[in-house]
Formats: sequence, structure tokens, C-alpha cells
Amino acid sequence: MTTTPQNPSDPVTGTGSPLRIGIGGPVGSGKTALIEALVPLFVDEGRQVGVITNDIYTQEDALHVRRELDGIIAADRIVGVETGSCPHTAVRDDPTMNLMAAADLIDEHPEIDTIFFESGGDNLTLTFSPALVDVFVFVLDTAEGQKMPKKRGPGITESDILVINKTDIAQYVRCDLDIMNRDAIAVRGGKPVVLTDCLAGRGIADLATTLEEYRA
Ligand SMILES: Nc1nc2c(ncn2[C@@H]2O[C@H](COP(=O)(O)OP(=O)(O)OP(=O)(O)O)[C@@H](O)[C@H]2O)c(=O)[nH]1
Ligand SMILES: [Mg+2]
Repeated sequence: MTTTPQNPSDPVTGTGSPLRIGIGGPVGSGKTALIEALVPLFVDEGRQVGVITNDIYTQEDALHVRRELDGIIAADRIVGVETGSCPHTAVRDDPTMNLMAAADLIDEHPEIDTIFFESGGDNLTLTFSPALVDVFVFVLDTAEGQKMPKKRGPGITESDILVINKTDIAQYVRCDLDIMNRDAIAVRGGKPVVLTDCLAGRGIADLATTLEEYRA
């Protein structure tokens, strides 16, 4: 395996210019589930997909994605980065490990045209370095509470796309989805908010369409 770039015009990823999608958000909001729901739609469209997950000490999410996407993308296109540090360090402050993982992935699979990066679960301050991703998705979920958009924080206000996930359980956790959605729209200055239920696949096609708009 080598990380030598094959195309000097794209020193990070080598031969291609894949769409690089960063998925961040609080612990358990559904980042992995979102990737597992999105990837089959991209594959159906003929896209060549890779996935890079981040966990502090383990490859737990990479193993999960391999299990869930078995038969949809090859296991060696799913890479687990063990950051050893807090999540935002690895995707914003010093994304070297993730850049290297992407370079290796592209080196092994030059046909890859779409890479998902899942940050480790973090707090509302997580953002991705623009050196690492082309589009930054921040995932909240209804069980965190209807109040979350009002709390703002850079993940909620600065992400390119805000996802409010777990719409299916809103009614059970006393979350008024209309209010949560309205408050999210209010703090984002017109940037998109997408409501999803990853388990049933609701909202996933809309999100995939919005993501495709970021492809160069
Ligand atoms: N009801 C419901 N459960 C969901 C949904 N999306 C994810 N979950 C569940 O929520 C739990 C956490 O989902 P993950 O996808 O692991 O969340 P995550 O953000 O990747 O978690 P970390 O990587 O550990 O921060 C799992 O038990 C999922 O099955 C959803 O839309 N609805
Ligand atoms: Mg996860």
C-alpha cells in the first residue's frame, strides 16, 4: 500500500476527485445509521463508494457498517480510523489520519467517487475541516430534545446540511417535530434542514439529492 499521489493536481486523494461527505453530530444521533441508509442509494445510482469511520480506541462503527452493507460495498472499502483523541481533533484540527486513510483508500480503489467520513460522536461544537470534506452534514435526533436547534453551536448553524433524525420516535420523547424543524430553519439562514428516519428510510432520498448538489 502506498500513499503516493498519482495526480499532482489532487495531492490528497490521488487520481480522482471524489465527493467527500463529512457526517458529524452528538453521540448516538444516528451518524452510522445515516451512512448505512445513504450508501445503497448512491450505489444504485452507479456510484463507487468508500466509508471512513472514526472511533477513539476501536473500529466498532466500521465493523457495523461492514455488517450492514455486506453485499452492497466490499468490506475493504470501509476503513476504521482509531483516532486516540477527541473527535473534533481528528476531523478538524489535525485531519492528517483521515486524509491518509482517504489517500490509501483511493490508492487501492481509484474508481471511488464518493467518500463518507463519520466523525466520532461529539458535542455541538464539532465541525469538519474544509481540507477534509466538501460537504458537512450535522446530525441531531429528536430524542436529544426539541430544544436543540435553539441551543445553536457551530455544528447546528454552520453545517451545510442539518439532519434531524429519528423522526419516528419524536412522539414518544415529547418532541414536537414542527417546532424543532422551525427552530432549526430559523438559526440556519436558509441552509437546508432534512428530517430523516434512518431505520425506515424516510427523508434519505431527499438527503442524497441535496448531497449530490455538492459534487463538482
Ligand atoms: N428509532 C430510530 N432509531 C435510530 C434511527 N437512526 C439510528 N437509530 C438507532 O440509534 C442508535 C444509535 O445509532 P448510530 O447510528 O449508532 O448513532 P451514531 O451517531 O453513529 O453513534 P456514535 O457513532 O456512537 O456517536 C442505534 O441503536 C440505531 O439503531 C432512527 O432514525 N430511528
Ligand atoms: Mg457511529
